[in-house]
Amino acid sequence: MASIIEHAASLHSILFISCIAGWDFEKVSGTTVPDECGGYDGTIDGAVVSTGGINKGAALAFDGVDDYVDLGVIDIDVDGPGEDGMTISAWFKADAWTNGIYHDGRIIEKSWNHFNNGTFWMLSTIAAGSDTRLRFRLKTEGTTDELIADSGNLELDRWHFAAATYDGGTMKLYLDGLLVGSMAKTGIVDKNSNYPAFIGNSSDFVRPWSGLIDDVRIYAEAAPLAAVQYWYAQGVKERMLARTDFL
Ligand SMILES: [Ca+2]
Ligand SMILES: [Ca+2]
Repeated sequence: MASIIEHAASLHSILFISCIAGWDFEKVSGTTVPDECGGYDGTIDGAVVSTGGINKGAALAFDGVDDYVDLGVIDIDVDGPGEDGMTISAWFKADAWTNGIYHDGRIIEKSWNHFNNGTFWMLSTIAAGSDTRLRFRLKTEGTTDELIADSGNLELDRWHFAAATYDGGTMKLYLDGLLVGSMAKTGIVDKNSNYPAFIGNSSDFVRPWSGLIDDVRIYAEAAPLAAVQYWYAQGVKERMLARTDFL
């Protein structure tokens, strides 16, 4: 009986993780990208709607030069131990890495510049030797830490699903439903009402993304592995149901 109750609680946590913001790009109007979760509508500069999204719907295509989406000021409340934490997730399909000199085009970033300590939170890629991997930055109590995935080499021209979580004790990175890196990290997540967040570039516009980005989400909890795997499976299922090229 206990296991059934625990299973139900686990399912509930997967299905009802509270979403702070989410952009699926299905209802772009002019330059406005509606936020499907909250009030953080984005404004597109340069990026164009593509019909090649993960669900065979819309994604945004970034030119690797100067495109971005301005999300306005977003802060994530993680006030320390006992809080539920945070998650950032996104689907992406890069068509080049070299637009960022360290293969470090941004998926989403809140910062005042592209450097480590200028960053509040960020999900990007990064060169790791001759490979390219996921990277997650997070600032708590004045100190930004950087987690680079220690496995999970990224491929160009295929969809990947990334999730970055923080639970007040650990930063984690997941690629396509698998844990690919983790590190100890504590503290209250820094906030700042002066700096907006961006999809597809750094705040100083020097780390442009090249390729597609879809279904970017910010959650007010650290997603457990089961939730990350559920989201990955959902994306894969939607793409398979479209009955054309899978990835
Ligand atoms: Ca979409
Ligand atoms: Ca452009």
